Amino acid sequence: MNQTAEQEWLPPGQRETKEFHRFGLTWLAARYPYETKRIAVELAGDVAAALELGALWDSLPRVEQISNFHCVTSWSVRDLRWSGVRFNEFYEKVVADKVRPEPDATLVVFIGQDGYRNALPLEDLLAADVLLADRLDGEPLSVEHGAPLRLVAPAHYGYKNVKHLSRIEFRREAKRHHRIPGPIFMSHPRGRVALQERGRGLPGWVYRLLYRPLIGITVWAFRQGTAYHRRNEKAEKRR
Ligand SMILES: Nc1nc2c(c(=O)[nH]1)N[C@H]1C(S)=C(S)[C@@H](COP(=O)(O)O)O[C@H]1N2
Ligand SMILES: [Mo]
Repeated sequence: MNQTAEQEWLPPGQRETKEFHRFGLTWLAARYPYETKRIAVELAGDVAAALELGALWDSLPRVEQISNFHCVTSWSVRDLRWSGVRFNEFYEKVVADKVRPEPDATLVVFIGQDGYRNALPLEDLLAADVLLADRLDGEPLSVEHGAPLRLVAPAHYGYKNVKHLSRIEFRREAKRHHRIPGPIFMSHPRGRVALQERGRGLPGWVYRLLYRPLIGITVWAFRQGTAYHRRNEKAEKRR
């Protein structure tokens, strides 16, 4: 097949969208984080010393990275400019040094302020392009895109890129740590884009066909959620 330069960056089964929408599980569209300015992430699980990543965050070395973003429903956005701290740097300087997970606690569970959650193997998170990001395009993360802190794992589908982080757990492998706020067939234990690990149980292309018709309504639902949130914010301020 003759591919144009435009298409080359697209992984299997993905299509480009120009706009980066607020997106996710439709039934979470009306949920919003309660703290969008201050980074306060509990580091816990099967560890020696649970700890809050608060002031420590500012002591970590920062990087900027341009990467593409791939949602499991088949839309992809190109060239997002994130900045934050590399996960491997955070792991070495904070987790391994201070939190000290059990040697077999190699499953990392990310939990958002909106109740969203998903897990990834530590091995996948130590890749050089995985970030804890607090900025996008030179600005602090907007509430749409994960304020105050989110995971950015470009080789993994969007649903692994948990927003509004409130808690990170280092766990021994167990089925219950893989639960998500939805049916488990929607979450592959690894979720690698290049391998079309879109979900568990069914082949990748089946998910693509199921999900593609739902993109429009999901974008709409999240827009409604955002508008509702903004109205409430304004009303709060007036009070
Ligand atoms: N906290 C939280 N993180 C989340 C979600 C969510 O609903 N809540 N949705 C996931 C999904 S399915 C996708 S595609 C991306 C969307 O990121 P965006 O809203 O910045 O486009 O966030 C992921 N992380
Ligand atoms: Mo997604």
